[in-house]
Amino acid sequence: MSNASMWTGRVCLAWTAAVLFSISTSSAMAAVSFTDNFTGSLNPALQIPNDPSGHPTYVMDNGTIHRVGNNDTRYYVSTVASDFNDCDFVATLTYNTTTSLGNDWSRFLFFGIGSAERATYYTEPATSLYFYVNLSSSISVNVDYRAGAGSTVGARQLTGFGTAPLGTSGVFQIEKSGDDITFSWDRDGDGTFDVSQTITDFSTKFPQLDDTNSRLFFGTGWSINTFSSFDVRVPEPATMSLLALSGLALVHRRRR
Ligand SMILES: [Ca+2]
Ligand SMILES: [Ca+2]
Repeated sequence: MSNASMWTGRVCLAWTAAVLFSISTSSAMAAVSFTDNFTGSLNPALQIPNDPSGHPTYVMDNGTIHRVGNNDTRYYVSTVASDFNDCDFVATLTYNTTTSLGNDWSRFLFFGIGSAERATYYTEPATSLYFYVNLSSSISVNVDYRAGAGSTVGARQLTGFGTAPLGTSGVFQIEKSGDDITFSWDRDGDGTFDVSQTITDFSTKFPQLDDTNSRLFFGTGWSINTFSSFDVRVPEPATMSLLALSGLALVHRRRR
């Protein structure tokens, strides 16, 4: 290796280090990969809202997380990062249902991308695109979109997911790839998704979702339905830039 190419290599290394440093320092609130199995303390990528008296609305219990209390309104556990509209991701949520329904609040689960705030309409998810899971006589699933906090009924986007018996556990997945977003359901929790549906042109169809309100969230009204794991995968920006820079360095070297 000549002195010139060694020098070039050192410059590339210094540049790579500078880029990586700037990524790691500027992404404190940006979307990151994490898994929470709800044992120990809550993953710092997630947050639990408090009720009006200042008490947490969810509690972890024996490897699950569930709503506190049995006679209250819906709240949503959400990511701290709010820019999931801007990146690719795969988010999976494992849930457990019961056959003993409580009051009306227990009949629904929600999982989606959006503000994680509560709309004026029965505290359903505000400003978001989400699985709307009805647990009244069986588990039935649709995907709705609510454009704002004051919108009364979320506009139905996807139907035809089918049903599963109450009392079973399963997995919901939301995958965003470019401008496509795919909703999948593993109805029987056997590790294979039974149905998947894709919405194209995500950014055009859901203009209210931006990088200040695009959290991943899930929630329900009563404590009898629980969630046992939440996994979020996003491409690693540092790895991607390192690969890109290695490619550049290689091209640079070949030209000499
Ligand atoms: Ca768990
Ligand atoms: Ca399955």
